[in-house]
Amino acid sequence: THSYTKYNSWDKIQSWIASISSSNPGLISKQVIGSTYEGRPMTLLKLGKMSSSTKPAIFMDCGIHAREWISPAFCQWFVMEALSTYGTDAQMTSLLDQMDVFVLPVFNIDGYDYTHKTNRMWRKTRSRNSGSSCIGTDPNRNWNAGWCTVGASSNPCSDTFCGQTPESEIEVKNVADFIRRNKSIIKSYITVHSYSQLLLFPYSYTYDLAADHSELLKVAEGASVALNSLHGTRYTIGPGAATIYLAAGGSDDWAYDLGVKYSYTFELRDTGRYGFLLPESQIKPTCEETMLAVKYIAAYVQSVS
Ligand code: 0X9
Ligand code: ZN
Ligand code: ZN
Repeated sequence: THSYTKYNSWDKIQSWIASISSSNPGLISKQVIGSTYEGRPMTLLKLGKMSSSTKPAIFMDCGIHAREWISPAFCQWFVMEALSTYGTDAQMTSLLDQMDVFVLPVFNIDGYDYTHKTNRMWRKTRSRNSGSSCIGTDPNRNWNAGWCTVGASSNPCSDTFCGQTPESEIEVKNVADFIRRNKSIIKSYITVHSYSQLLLFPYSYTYDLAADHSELLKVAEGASVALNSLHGTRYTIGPGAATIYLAAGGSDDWAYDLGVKYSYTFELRDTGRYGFLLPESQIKPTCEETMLAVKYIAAYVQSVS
């Protein structure tokens, strides 16, 4: 059975997606944006009060990397919290009245399923590579943003393999197509990873500062202060290249260069004690504090949209 304080299998998340979207028809809807390499449906949830006018939107994905289990746990938490606080929490009510939030609970479903069944430390997709027996592409090196120039590998056996071409991974293509189709309404892109307790923004493919650097930094600062206020968890903020490493082909840089200004990558808990194997006892505090940061970013985006 599904639990917000456990790491749910894909099968459980899939039934959760079906039941949560049918139980709150006025506030949540679902759409399939394509299938994964192994044929699983990529179901995108849309949170927001039904409206006759077009609303600006935020797009958030979790689980680009298979082994980062706290990330899909956060997307599930976010959906639950949004639905259960709409109508009582003034900020959430205003947000969902005025904006839509698209949530992709698990981006790399094939990989996530593989980490539950076969190899807990798998990172990449599960696509076959021609001319190699090694499996998978790093879905966060496969976007068309300085693709494969730095911090990525052209070796299919590497954990940071950039793929045969940009968007060679069907999962990346499906999400990129959705964001391109909806780019006039998508004001913010948020992607959730783990671990290291970082809040990153463009660029990661170059040390050049983004045109909106000071605004992105200011919003990240506010978000990290809000996050810290709950349990004292310390986050480092900054552009990806200078804060962790140069790495091209990431979704955050791609979204930003497409014109989605408020583009952020979260690296959730912890700083390495447990790493990807974050105990389930930390799901609740991690999700609670991350909610504050995401809500801070959302409130800012709402205020300028
Ligand atoms: O390397 C990554 O893809 C992310 N770190 S992780 O440990 N979760 O793999 C950081 C992504 C930062 N953004 C870009 N490199 N574009
Ligand atoms: Zn990651
Ligand atoms: Zn708490």
